[in-house]
Amino acid sequence: MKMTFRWYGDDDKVTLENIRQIPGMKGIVSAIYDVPVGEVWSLEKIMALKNKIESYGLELSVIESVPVHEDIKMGLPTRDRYIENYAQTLRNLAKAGVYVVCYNFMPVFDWTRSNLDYELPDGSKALIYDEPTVQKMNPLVGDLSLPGWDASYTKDEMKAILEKYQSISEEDLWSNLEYFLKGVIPVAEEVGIKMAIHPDDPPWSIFGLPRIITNKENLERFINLVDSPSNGITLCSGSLGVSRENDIPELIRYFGKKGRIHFAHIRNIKITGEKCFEESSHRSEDGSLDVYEIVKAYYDIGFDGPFRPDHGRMIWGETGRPGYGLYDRALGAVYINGIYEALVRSSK
Ligand SMILES: [Mn+2]
Repeated sequence: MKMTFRWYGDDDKVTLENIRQIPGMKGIVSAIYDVPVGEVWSLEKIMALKNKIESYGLELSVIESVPVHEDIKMGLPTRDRYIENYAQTLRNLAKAGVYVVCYNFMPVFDWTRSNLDYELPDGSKALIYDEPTVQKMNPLVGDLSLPGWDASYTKDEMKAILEKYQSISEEDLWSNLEYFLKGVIPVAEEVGIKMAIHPDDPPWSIFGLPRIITNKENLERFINLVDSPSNGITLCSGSLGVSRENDIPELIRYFGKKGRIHFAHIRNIKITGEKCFEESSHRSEDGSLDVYEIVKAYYDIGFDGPFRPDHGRMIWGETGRPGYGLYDRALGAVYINGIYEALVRSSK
């Protein structure tokens, strides 16, 4: 298993200098942030990112994400141009030696929470999701604002795009996903890139938007849309794990043995009610997931791909990008290292 850490580029308060001091850290998960969604990432920009990361003794292990244009998700006639661009970006990434690409196929929102700085009893701040509150934040009918909205949309634009999606069913989204995969997976396979879809977060529909990457049955359907080793999954324990139907260690063993897990996000969550959860610290006892069993499942299947601690709480007075501070994610990394070392040493 290769330990990596997400870094948001030069604007990130967490620096590469910080990250390389975390014990066991090998690689960076990042992206090009100044190219509009749907346009090609030039080889020059990718090389500049890679060279910068390597100058800190780290490697650019994973791109998270190359975003998928909404026209592709909606199946609009303009999608072909964006799919071609996407394929060209993959070619450029491979030329630069980057071989794992994470993406998601969630309409409009990458992720949804009701509060980004909820204070836990110990004074730390966490992202939480409360279904009744989120219902009231529906831009079509609700009166509350949703935190973390994509700043590229105004409220009216958001309303317009949500309205357009009301006529797109889950089956439509499946067929738009299949069309996208048939365009990009052959290119990924040719240049040696492993595509890794991130599950929907949370794994259920919000605001009437279709959501399909949510559970074992749908992940199975997904990998069979295009049966290629390049068509794989980012197994995010926190996203899938808020739904009790998802047994994360079992999913890791099942899809890992098929060689379809290309990237792992490891974090804990605490289920606090029906469709309600808090993002807890990584430790098993602090949440609803058994992180020991999750790491053990990766160990048992001999997973040798990249993984990263996922979101962290804000602790010790740190402020910044919700979920992506330095300290709690670093604690998560070291905790996972500890479990891993114990697994390796005790098996000898
Ligand atoms: Mn994740």
